[in-house]
Amino acid sequence: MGVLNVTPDSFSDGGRYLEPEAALARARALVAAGADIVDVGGESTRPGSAPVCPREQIRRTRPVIEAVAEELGVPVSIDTTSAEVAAAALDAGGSIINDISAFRFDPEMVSLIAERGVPAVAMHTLAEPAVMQRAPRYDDVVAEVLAHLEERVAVCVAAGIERRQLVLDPGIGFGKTLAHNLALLRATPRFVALGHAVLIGTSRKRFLGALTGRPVGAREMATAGSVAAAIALGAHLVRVHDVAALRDAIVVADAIARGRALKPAET
Ligand code: HH2
Repeated sequence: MGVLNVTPDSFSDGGRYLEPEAALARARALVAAGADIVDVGGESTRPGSAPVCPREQIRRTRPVIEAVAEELGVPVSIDTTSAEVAAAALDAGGSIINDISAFRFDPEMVSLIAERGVPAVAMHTLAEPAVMQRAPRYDDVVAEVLAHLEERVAVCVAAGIERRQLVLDPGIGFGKTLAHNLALLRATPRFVALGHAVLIGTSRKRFLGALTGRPVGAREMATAGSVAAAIALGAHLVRVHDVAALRDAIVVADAIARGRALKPAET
């Protein structure tokens, strides 16, 4: 999954793809480099960020989704916690909902997913981005995040959503310390054991800077290490900004983990 932030303030690429032409060019580059899904977002969720109203998110994302879906023919996911934004994205040609609140911030989100029957990513976050990094605490982070996602699956199933529609994500960096992030990544097999596809988003995140001392613009290799580890531990999808740089690491890790190459193997 390649990240396309149509925002002025995302933590690593804010302001770069605000113009629809720049966003479309970025989407083309992501797909040419091997992205299977383009994840379009019109609101930053970095720690401390302020919410963006649905109208503005739609204004930013709709033309981009329309163009990407029409021209590139890859599935487009919409990264939003707003059902109104998600509905507009689906109407514009999007086909997956990616919600960092696991459908909690907007009560309409669960019914939208049920009605439209689309795949949807349920990600764990401790709280809203504005406050989530204020001293996050858990007694047992892995058990608590697992229980939270299981509970969200149960809510979805009760609302008529099929289990196979749901992708689970432990939410790396969303209300988590370095130790929490590492524990969750190490526990990837326990998330996989829930029986859903598992998505992991580590790309360029702060915990990689804490481990390597690198600034946000120099975390490619740190990201490669984390996505390779996540795939080796069973993750099915990884969400990354720099598909061109990371594709080979992803392809190799995937071939080792699953015992097969994506294309017929050359011997
Ligand atoms: N991380 C970010 C945004 N959306 N969605 C899922 N499912 N998993 C993630 O880990 C995840 C996500 C944060 O990264 P980014 O989009 O680059 O930053 P920002 O929120 O500042 O736009």
